[in-house]
Amino acid sequence: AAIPEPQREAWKKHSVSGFSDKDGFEKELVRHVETTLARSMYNCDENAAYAASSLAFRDRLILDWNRTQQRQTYRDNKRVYYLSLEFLMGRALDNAMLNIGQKDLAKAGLSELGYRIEDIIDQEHDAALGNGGLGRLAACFLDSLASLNYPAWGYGLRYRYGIFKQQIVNGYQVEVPDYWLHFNPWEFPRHDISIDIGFHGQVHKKTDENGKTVTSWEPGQMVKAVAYDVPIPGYDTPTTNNLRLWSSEAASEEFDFQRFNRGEYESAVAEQQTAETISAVLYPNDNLDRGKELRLKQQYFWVAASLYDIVRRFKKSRRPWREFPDQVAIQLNDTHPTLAVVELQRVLIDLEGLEWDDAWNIVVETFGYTNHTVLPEALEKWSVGLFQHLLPRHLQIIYDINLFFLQKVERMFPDDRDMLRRISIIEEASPKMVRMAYLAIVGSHKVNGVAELHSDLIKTTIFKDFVAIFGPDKFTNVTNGITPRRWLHQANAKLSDLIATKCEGNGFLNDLTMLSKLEKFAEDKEFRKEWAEIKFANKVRLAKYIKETMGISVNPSALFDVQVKRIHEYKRQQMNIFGVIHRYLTLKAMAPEKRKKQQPRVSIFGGKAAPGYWMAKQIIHLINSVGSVVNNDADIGDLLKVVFIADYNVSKAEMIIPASDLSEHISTAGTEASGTSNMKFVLNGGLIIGTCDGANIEITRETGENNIFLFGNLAEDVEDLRHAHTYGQHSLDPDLVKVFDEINKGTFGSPEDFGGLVASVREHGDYYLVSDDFHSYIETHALVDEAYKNQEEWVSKCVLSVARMGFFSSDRCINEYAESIWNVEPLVVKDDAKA
Ligand code: IMP
Ligand code: B1N
Repeated sequence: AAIPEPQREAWKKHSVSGFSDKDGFEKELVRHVETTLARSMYNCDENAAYAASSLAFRDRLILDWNRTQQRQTYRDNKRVYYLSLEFLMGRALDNAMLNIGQKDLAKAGLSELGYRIEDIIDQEHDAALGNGGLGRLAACFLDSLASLNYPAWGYGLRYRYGIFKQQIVNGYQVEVPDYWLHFNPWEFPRHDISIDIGFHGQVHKKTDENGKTVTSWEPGQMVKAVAYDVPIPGYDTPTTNNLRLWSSEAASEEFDFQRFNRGEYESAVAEQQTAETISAVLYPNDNLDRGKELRLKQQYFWVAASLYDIVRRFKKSRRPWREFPDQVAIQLNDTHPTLAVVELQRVLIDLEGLEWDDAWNIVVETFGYTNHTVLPEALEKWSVGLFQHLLPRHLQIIYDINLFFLQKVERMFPDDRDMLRRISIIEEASPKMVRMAYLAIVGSHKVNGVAELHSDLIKTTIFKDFVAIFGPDKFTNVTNGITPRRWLHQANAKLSDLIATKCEGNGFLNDLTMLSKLEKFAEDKEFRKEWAEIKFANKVRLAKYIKETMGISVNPSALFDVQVKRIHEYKRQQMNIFGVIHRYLTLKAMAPEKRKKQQPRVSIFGGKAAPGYWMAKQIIHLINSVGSVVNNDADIGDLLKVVFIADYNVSKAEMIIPASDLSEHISTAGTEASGTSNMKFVLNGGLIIGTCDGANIEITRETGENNIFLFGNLAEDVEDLRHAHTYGQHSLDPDLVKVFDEINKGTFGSPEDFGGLVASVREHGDYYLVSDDFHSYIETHALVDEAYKNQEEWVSKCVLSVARMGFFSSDRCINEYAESIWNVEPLVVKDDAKA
């Protein structure tokens, strides 16, 4: 329903334009307080000032958003669609102000009205629709896509409850629901964009007048998907892209109405409730698949709604179907959206009448699949029975996809009888399972891992057969990256400003390789001093937070040793806390004279455990129990403090990461696909202690071996070591034995509370090689202490590292995807194209 040409002049005369100065911003803020929020100058608290500021910036974003969408519609270039079940966005206000370059203006405006901008920013509730690295990567990608002017959309679910809030009660994790939608100015409900999504039901086959078999699916349940749009502003560009999140509602109100009239009021309302549960809650598991029916429902609901929208947009330009892959690239963020492969095939053959082969070629050309993990417990499988029950037509299509695939493989490898069993999309177990990763590989033209080691590992282990079948070119690597806008400019404004003085301004935020200009200042005493002062100020800020929230005093001059990430045995927080106990015992055993000379440290932990992950919860409990002993030991004082920061999330990360001297990325080699916080810590002037795993290896390649503390066994040795454990050739590290003895003495509370952790190393084969790596871990920490003594040299290592971090921008990463997987180009904007 476009406004007719003769009337457009009247429209344009009244078209809204945003504010461009402090007064304009204040005017909008006051207007929102007085009208939208129905408040006044007499009851405008910080929360209301936050709300009004956000609404003012939201109005500005939506203007850019509209222009961007019109431009992209008009040019109709190939678009990218990023399908992810998780988007861990964090806060939006600060990011919006910085990306459109109006933070200074807002700061001045707020100050004139009596507010401090930091306090206003602090009012915002994180948008926490993700678990960890996978979800945050999706958020960084959206920032880069917009900043590089790619025509791109994110598609996800609008969970009513994001990742739970973590409280620590008596040292234990307690989960509290995160209802985050009380007030969310950053989303636009689009009640006009809604799609009915089917589940269950029957499949019918008919022969049409041409003698062709037509299959149709008559669902037994319908649920409505409603779009909510979140604007994604690029940094210093006119592009504001869209993140479209789907919310579930009961399908047809009329249908319900008839039921009300029949006296089935309660059951009709109950059905509505059932529909709403689909998008109710984010599954709180990181790197774990639990095979729950509701999760499969979420996946299909989201994928079907997104594809419907993508297909509708494609059809607007009335191109032939074969041009679909020239107009559309869809990236599968892990296997969670793999049903999109099946759904597109269904739409093409059942609804659009294409032949199987023509349709399948379009499907494969359209999709790319990113693998994020090799952990067996995280590889998605769904039982055939569940599929049959929930998506009967899709199961048929999967069987057909598999049949054609198996036939092809049989022709290629007629002598390898075991091959078909190994690579079949259907695992012939009981119950039979659909292997989603295999379906994603078969349905995509490119498969990528997220760091070099990881991409090599998938080719030689879990997907080895598929490399033999499809050839090596289908498999590629795109090393992850992070957005320097949020993770330097926003999180560490002072450091960003200092860097700008040596890098000819803020250009490095668009081209992170410009950081190399810092290299020559690594030996500049004055520069190092300013650098060290900023790090110290960041540590003071964190120390203040720790004092205020936990009552623990930490000395900002101590070495801050940080491990913040999801709690997982493969990430080995247990090894870290065992190391802390070892340090504590060593200090206790020292003569006071010698003790005084040791490097003071603060060991900082943070991260959530999946609610059902018993071992991870034991780790949290041990950390807190060690803390309450060590922090209250008069012999120890400032030499060692142990802190667990509750409810680690994106906005806490923005405070913690800039305050780190040393951060720990110590996964068992070969288990962490990439890691991205490692990049954030180095970019903020901290050093790393880490294993040869994931992106640590490339960070070492870029920043130099002298600037990182590597330790531990290599990925190539892990299999042999595990094998040795199984055959009892496992003598525990003697230092670790002392740690276990101390735990068992009850020093940190009842030993049974930590029995699982100890037994996993002692009795259950030490799958994560904690004992094998413990000695080199402890020795390497001693090297860190030594190195930290020489502050001049330490800072110089930090400066050099930052100077060499250009590679890890998500801009580089997105450009690689665009070129080698999506074949899309940025939409260069000179002046605003009119639709
Ligand atoms: P969609 O691609 O149909 O989902 O439209 C996305 C957005 O693009 C709309 O909300 C409009 O802002 C813009 N848009 C859609 N159609 C047109 C058009 O014909 N001309 C200019 N802009 C359009
Ligand atoms: O993806 C990140 C990587 O940097 C991390 O190394 C990797 O562990 C993480 C199932 C996952 N892999 N798999 C998941 C999350 C939720 C879920 O339900 C799996 N997360 C990762 C970005 O590449």
